Amino acid sequence: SIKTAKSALVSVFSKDGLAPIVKKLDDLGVTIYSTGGTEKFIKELGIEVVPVEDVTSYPSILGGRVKTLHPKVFGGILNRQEVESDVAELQQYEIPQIDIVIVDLYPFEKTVASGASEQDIIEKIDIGGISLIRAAAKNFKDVICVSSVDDYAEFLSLLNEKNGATSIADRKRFAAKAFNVSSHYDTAIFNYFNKDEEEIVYKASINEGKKLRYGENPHQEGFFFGEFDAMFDKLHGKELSYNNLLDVDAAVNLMGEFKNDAPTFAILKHNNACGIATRPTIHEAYVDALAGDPVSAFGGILIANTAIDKATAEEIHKLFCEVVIAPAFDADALDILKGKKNRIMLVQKEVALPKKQVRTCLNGVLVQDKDLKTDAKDALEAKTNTAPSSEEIADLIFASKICKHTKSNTIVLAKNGQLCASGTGQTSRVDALRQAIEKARSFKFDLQGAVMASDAFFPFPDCVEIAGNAGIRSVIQPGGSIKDQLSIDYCNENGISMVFTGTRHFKH
Ligand code: 93A
Repeated sequence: SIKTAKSALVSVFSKDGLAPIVKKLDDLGVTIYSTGGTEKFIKELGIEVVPVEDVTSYPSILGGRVKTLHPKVFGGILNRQEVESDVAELQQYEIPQIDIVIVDLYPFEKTVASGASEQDIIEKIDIGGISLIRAAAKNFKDVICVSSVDDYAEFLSLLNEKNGATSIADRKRFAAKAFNVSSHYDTAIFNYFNKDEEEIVYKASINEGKKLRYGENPHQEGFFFGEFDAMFDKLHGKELSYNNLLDVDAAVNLMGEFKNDAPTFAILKHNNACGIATRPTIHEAYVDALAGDPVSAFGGILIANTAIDKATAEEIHKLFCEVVIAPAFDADALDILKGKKNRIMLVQKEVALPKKQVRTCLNGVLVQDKDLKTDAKDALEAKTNTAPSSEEIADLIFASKICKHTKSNTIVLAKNGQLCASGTGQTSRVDALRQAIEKARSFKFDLQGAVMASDAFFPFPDCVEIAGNAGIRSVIQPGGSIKDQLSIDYCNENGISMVFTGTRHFKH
């Protein structure tokens, strides 16, 4: 299995370090085939070289995208010299045997790192070169593959030592290196394609930050890194503050759940919904969202899933609020809302948000997928003897969507497409429930027939007991506690229906 090479195909992006190799090959009487730029480089060294076009009888086409991709090239590399029919076919189709393949791939990673445009990056996905490498490495029994500038020195000393001869062990060693190169190369390409989403998030490190008036509090400095204008048309109002931006983020994420629903209006405070309702008109939705907690609504962030009309604007105008977000504002609505100088009005554009979430943690950052799972009707698992009615199912889904966007531990109570109250960010779920019940009662909600959503399972039956006593008739929760059965038993004994989603929605 010692082979003495008679021919080589050389196609390299970087010509660095190539000269001594081709000189040695020439000294050894090896025929050199080569592509455009490489061929020119070799010729300029005064070394005889055969253009690959002479082998293929085909020009390099598509701006160089197809130059070596041809059966005459790949036949020359992939043929098995011990297989008679392979040898016969080489003769029949006048395919030259190729014993050495030297490739340096298009610099994909370097191009990505340089911050080049997508088009430039895509052009640097090497097709022919990577195929040459794979083919030569696959056929290591007959061919030696030099797949990186890093291996030139080793290859050159091999040529010097053995005068162009290589052992099977040599060729296999170079084949292993070649597959390392090709897998690394494809991984880099995969990472680039997979990164689009995160890139938006990490724009922080690329874009210049916008200095905010201050951070969460006046003694804290604050910046926003991002492209606010890509997401919103700001029609009116003062500069958005650090806290405004956080609230707008929470509002947009929450309303994303109701995008395709009937007119829905939400009011948020400190990133949590304090009022939300789905109604036949956006006016009614606003009125019933406000009724959820008119006290918290003061200074709140408002968001609608449909255009805001005059009737709604007249109502909103009575309230002091920081920001109003909607897909559109009717002209007369806008006139009314502009009546308050500072009130920020944002038209939300249809743009996709990043699917990853980043926050600082200790001396680093935490990155996670956003919670993009919405509990859907057909994914609910009935757990009790009584099943929820179709109205209750609608309320359960409504409540669970709110729950997902409320700080844990949370309990959401809802009825007839309206948030009655929620317990937010409590250290126990029982506290969250008690807070929700108390709040609902203080705003005169009748909880008889209301539904309850929980962000996580109930470790004990205490929550369903408290809820049942308050009049809750249906419950939605992930399930998964070892004591689930105790909660189910209580519901069965008290005519309460309960469904499991199987999906926890913690929000820390
Ligand atoms: O665009 S390609 O994927 N199409 C090909 O057929 C092809 N064959 C070799 N790029 C191709 N190559 C690459 O061209 C090699 O990997 C090397 O990086 C480069 C050498 O081109 P030149 O010899 O014209 O400088």
